[in-house]
Amino acid sequence: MASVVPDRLHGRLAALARFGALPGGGVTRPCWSPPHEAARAWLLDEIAGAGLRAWVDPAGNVFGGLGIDTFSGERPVVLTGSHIDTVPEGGMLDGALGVIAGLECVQAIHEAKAAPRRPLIVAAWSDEEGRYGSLFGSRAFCGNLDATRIPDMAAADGERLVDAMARAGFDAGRAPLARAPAGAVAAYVELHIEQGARLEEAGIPIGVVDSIVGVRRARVVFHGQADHAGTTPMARRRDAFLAAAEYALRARDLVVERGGERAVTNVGVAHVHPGVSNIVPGRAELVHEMRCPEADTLEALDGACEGLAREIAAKRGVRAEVRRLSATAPVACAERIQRAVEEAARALGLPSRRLYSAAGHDAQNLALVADAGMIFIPSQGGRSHRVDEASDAAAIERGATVLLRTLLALAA
Ligand code: HGY
Ligand code: MN
Ligand code: MN
Repeated sequence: MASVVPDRLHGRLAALARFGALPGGGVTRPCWSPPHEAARAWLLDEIAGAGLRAWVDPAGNVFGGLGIDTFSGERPVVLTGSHIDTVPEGGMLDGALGVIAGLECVQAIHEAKAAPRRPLIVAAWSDEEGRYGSLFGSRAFCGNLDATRIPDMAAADGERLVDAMARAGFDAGRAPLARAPAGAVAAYVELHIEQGARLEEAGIPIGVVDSIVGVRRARVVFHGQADHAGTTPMARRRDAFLAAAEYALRARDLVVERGGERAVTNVGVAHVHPGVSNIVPGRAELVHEMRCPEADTLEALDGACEGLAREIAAKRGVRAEVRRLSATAPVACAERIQRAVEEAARALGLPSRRLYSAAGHDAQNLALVADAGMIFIPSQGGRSHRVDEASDAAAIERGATVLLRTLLALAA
């Protein structure tokens, strides 16, 4: 019977964490960056060393296939995986767990000569964290990447996707060629840390994801008037930063009051221009995101926040500009996959619980083209997107073992 090799699993997680490792712990490994490209080369070596076929598609997605090295509608595959890119000052498990555990499972199946009926492939999707555009690699693979947006996709610091990909040896314009043929994926299941505290607080070792939140991101820019910070009377100022500050506070209250308890919002990026202390800010720019498992609530909140920006701008004598950056719809995970995960957990004597994912994932793109689902393991203290993100070694092994059983059942 195929089984996970714990030392190899933990060894690869530790090895991957060295790419972009920070002195005080944690990892910064943005997609297409030198540490990310070194990690890609390492992963391709590990896949080949595991006796699998290794390849990269035009969107930079990495694949490891058991007895297969391409996608076709004639041979639908069972696909697992996640991402090896990280947020700045992130942890060593977000994404990495699903790639390394997926590799471990496919390799264990190969070594056990279990030869399942359906081929198995493990994936590492490009730029899941969306430094240049959310869920980039899995969007390209699933055919919902808007190719017309590629030339103007850029990071918050202004670096263009086209330039970052070129530096890593990729032609961004070819990314849409990564689209998989219809019917190429029979089932997709991704192992991921919960990145929240629900499983740990409930003492449940395995989470069965039933739905994944929708995420909207917009660039909200307030155009005021740069002026001398000393000589301009307060009543005459058209201060773009104060408009942005009022927007950030009131948008948060609006989402909390009108979105219900499962809607959340965040402003994680703020720029003030010209950005020196003796000039009244002429321009202030925010990246504002909202999330909710209900599509209509998300739509309503999006519209309400745009109206709020205009109301504040009019009141303060500045101009507001709201430009959508990305919108990922909430999805339901396939009942078939949820059941397969529950059955695998039950066979291992592990309690499981269904829950929605409050984080976005590549699985919500795969859900558009295949039966897709996710397995969660508890995050210590619910910590994630921070350097002290962690899960117990035993929890990691349990997650990988449930993934292995699930893949075998789906590929049978
Ligand atoms: O932001 C998210 O939800 C995910 O971690 N990319
Ligand atoms: Mn992730
Ligand atoms: Mn993440």
